[in-house]
Amino acid sequence: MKIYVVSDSHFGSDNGRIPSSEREKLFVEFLEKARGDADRLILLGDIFDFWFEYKHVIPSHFFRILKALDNFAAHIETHFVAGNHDLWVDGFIESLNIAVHRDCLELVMDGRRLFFAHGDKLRNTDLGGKTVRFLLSNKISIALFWLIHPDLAYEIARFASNASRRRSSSISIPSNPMPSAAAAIFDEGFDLVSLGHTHIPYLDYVKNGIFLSTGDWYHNFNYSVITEDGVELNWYLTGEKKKLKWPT
Ligand SMILES: [Mn+2]
Repeated sequence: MKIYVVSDSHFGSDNGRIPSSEREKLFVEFLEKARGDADRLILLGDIFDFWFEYKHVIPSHFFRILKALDNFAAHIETHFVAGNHDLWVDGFIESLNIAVHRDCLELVMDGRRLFFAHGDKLRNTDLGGKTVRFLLSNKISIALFWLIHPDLAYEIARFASNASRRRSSSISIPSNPMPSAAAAIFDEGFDLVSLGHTHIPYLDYVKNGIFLSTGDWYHNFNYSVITEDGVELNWYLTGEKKKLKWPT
């Protein structure tokens, strides 16, 4: 069993060093390779820099990525764990045969308990992220958003998302990206806690388990692979990797 994990690609955002169209191209190529190897794929949040669903409209700038995900999910079990930028999923992602999880995903592999979440909810310092999540989970703001023309709605979202990024980038992130709240999850008996959100690629032993911070597909182009042997954190462009065996 091989579980692939990717997070924080922020497709649709062109604020990074590499434009979204280039990151999308690399991701489509990555999915084609992964299709021959992965048994499962977990998209661990902030795959889209902003996602909002309408009854009759699909955002056209996501066409290429949605097409690739649709092809992939037809063959490989795929999960979408919502991040603070793409919380508003309402049936369309599911229609691509992708299982949607709004909070977290728990799996058992070879007797080991695996916990996956985007991670923003486990932090209380990231105000920008919390604001976006609040807006996307608030019934009134969602109803208001629906009344706006989709082109304008996506422009507003782009503006809000950039503002949120500026706010959160002014908060210093510790070199160890594990939030203290993760300790309680290990105490519940999980062998792996895997989170995205910080964009920091990080893999280490914690409390007789493994903590994985899945980095991003924005600057680092990370993907992780979880097997019965252990956990591997990869840098797609350089081929660099870090691997840990499960503690015995
Ligand atoms: Mn996030």
